[in-house]
Amino acid sequence: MSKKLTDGVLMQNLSGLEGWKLNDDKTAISRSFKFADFNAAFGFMTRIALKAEQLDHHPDWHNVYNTVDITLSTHDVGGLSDKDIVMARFVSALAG
Ligand code: HBI
Repeated sequence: MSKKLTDGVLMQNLSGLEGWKLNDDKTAISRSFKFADFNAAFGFMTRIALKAEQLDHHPDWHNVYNTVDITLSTHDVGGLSDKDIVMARFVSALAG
């Protein structure tokens, strides 16, 4: 099982993740994405879904038409783990 990241390691990783916001209790990170239309947004979600299955790590997300709001957290550890960082990097790279 993944371990909860220490504050220091978390801050170090977050500095390289543009646009991701840490929530107040430091247990999750979130970012919003906007696309040309629903088709593009859903394609983005589909690619993330396949990756999530591989990693056994699933996003909490919300989609309305061309926007996708994503929150990442590791429920098993009650906070942020290395898996959230891996997923955030994957998502950011996809979005370009
Ligand atoms: N996804 N984001 C996230 N966090 C988890 O703790 C998690 C998950 N997907 C599957 C999963 N845990 C499993 O290990 C079980 O807890 C269902």
